[in-house]
Amino acid sequence: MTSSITVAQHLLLERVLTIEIVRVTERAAVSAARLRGHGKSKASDQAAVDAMRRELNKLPIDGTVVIGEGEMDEAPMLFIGEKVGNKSGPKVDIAVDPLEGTTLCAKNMPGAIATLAMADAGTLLHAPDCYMQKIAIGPGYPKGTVDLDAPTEENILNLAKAKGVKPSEITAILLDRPRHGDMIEAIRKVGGAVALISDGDVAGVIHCAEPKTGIDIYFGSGGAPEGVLAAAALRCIGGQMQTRLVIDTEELRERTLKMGIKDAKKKYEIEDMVKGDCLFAATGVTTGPMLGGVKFGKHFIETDTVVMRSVTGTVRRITAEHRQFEKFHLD
Ligand code: VTB
Repeated sequence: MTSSITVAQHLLLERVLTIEIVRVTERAAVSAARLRGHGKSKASDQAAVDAMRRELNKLPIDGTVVIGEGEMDEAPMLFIGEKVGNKSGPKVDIAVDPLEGTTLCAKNMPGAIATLAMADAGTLLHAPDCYMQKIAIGPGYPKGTVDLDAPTEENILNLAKAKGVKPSEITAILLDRPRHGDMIEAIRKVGGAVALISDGDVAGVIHCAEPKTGIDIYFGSGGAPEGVLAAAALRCIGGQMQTRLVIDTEELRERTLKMGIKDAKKKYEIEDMVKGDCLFAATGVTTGPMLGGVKFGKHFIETDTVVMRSVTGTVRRITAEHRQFEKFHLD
């Protein structure tokens, strides 16, 4: 997070921001959760975007949204390139997904979250809103245990070997999409188990690094913005991830070029997507395996957040009771 401030000031600010970004995802989650289960995915997304933007603009940062709600002409707020923050602090890149799992929220299904990542300016991959092939595993395995370009069967067998278990004890998580049919078949062919999710692959990737989930590996293609957010989380808590953008139209090719990506077929490692230290936060909107959802009580609103800091690898889980939410959320 470079600017004219000293290194010591920079570190202090970064520590302060670790806690401050919790407010941002909390507010977005509460705003989205008010519309939970009402079948209004667009409206809940917009509510989360508005809240996140309002809170980001209070932070002592000179921020640029590099992963956002879309490109300037089509997304009115938190678009790629939008400046956020009160400009009094460091220059930072921000990746946001104010409501990851809009359908999950609309249907009140498990796993909708509000999430963001922050890092020094110029260090987060500026990915267009396209698909991204992804593979991820948790920490503690030798580098190269799995590879995006290796056959699925081989990845399962190598992971089982590295974990010291039978392939039947490996569980892979994938988005439940027809495009993953062959992969699912290949995983099962060598004895692996499959866990399918309907949406929400930021959490899907993070599950690989959370032993309690029982998930060992993430396979398949999902959103590129979600890929960068998940890479930020793994940069904090460890694990391996490889990705590749799916650039399959001329129009997308041009957009990617404009964003500074020359090699459309590049295979990214975590360090290519998140080039330096970062912060990551997510607050539950609906209850899922990673986070509890927002609870609207009689006297307070409760939120459940996880916040990670790569400098130290610290993971904080913050349960907050908001007593005067309405009063304080106004600018
Ligand atoms: C994933 C998932 C999202 O989109 O990235 C997915 O994390 C990928 O796109 O929650 P498709 O739905 O087209 O497969 C979401 O499901 C929705 O944005």
